[in-house]
Amino acid sequence: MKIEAVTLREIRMPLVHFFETSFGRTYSRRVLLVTVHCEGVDGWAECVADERPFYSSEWVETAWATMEQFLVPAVLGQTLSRGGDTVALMSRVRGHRMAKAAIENALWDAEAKQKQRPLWKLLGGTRQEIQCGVSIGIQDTVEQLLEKVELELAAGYGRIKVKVKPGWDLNVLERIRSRWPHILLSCDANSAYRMDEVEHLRKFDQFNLLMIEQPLWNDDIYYHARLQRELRTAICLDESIEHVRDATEAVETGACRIINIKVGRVGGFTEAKKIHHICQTHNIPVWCGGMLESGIGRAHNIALSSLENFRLPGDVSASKRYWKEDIIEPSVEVTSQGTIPIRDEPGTGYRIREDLIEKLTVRKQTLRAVAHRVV
Ligand code: OSB
Ligand code: MG
Repeated sequence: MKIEAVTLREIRMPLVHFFETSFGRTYSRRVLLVTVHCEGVDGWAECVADERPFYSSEWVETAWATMEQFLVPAVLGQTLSRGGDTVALMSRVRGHRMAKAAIENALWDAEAKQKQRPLWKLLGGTRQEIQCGVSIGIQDTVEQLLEKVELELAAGYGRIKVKVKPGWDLNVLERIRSRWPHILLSCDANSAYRMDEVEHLRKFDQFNLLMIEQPLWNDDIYYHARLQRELRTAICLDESIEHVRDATEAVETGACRIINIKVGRVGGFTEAKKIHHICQTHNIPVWCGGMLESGIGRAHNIALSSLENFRLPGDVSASKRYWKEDIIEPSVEVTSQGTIPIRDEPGTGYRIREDLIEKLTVRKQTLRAVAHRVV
């Protein structure tokens, strides 16, 4: 596949309901889409960088600039046989993993289409359907949160995750547990606690949680290892795991018993697969995290979740929880058993609604390979 051109695009999509974490509230997404044009085949991917550098240091503007000035020029004009071949070409750039992931994953999509194979099989997946959970943000009142939990359980979701922060934690978990003693329940702190709050964090143990996600600093492994020794509840790391060495370090030091894999956070499918494998070797279950993706990123998350060691329900849920109208067809739907059946068709199995995307586009730039000049 010769990469003849790459299109960067920003679309705006309002969320059907705001999403609040310990670092802030989001009402509307600025979604970056990447298309690689390879000899008649187009591969698509989503860059999951947020509107603001709060979840990670990357955000929409740094991702766009880094792709435009460094990552796209590194792959343009190259003839590559596999999506993963982009990794070495982009490796001079440090960090910027979400930007890199978008380029790499777009080429995986092109590879799957070119070979007429389902992306999930190309990635090495084995599951025919995946288990889904929901991530419910901080609400204005606990009553509103309880209503949301009730609706999601009624829809069939098999695991409820709630966002917590100091002042919105034990009280909330207590109310959920007293009403639903047996559901799979977890919480995500997005780094809202510090090591001197161990006594407080120990109180989470009484709620029989599946896990507590990322309680401490976003870049920490050492203190999570110390904290895990103090808690009965399993720690799951999200922000702290940027590559396979982080995962190895976390597993070997006992900093977590579960890992959340987000393909954007770790820089693309190649690194996500490595983390999946190292966790499998150490008997550490993984699950697929979400970044409020549009259907394009969501379809990639579904394909990734088909790998064997994705043993816990992911934050991969139906399109309609986020969008009035999704940019893929069909939209992602979840069965009453809380599962998404994998579509066994070439590529992701979801069609891209280019006409709708065009209408939502606020900025677009196509970078083309220039013919090599023989000197
Ligand atoms: O920490 O998992 C997180 C959304 C944005 C940034 C970080 C996180 C999240 C979620 C939402 O929890 C998951 C989703 O429904 O896409
Ligand atoms: Mg998280």
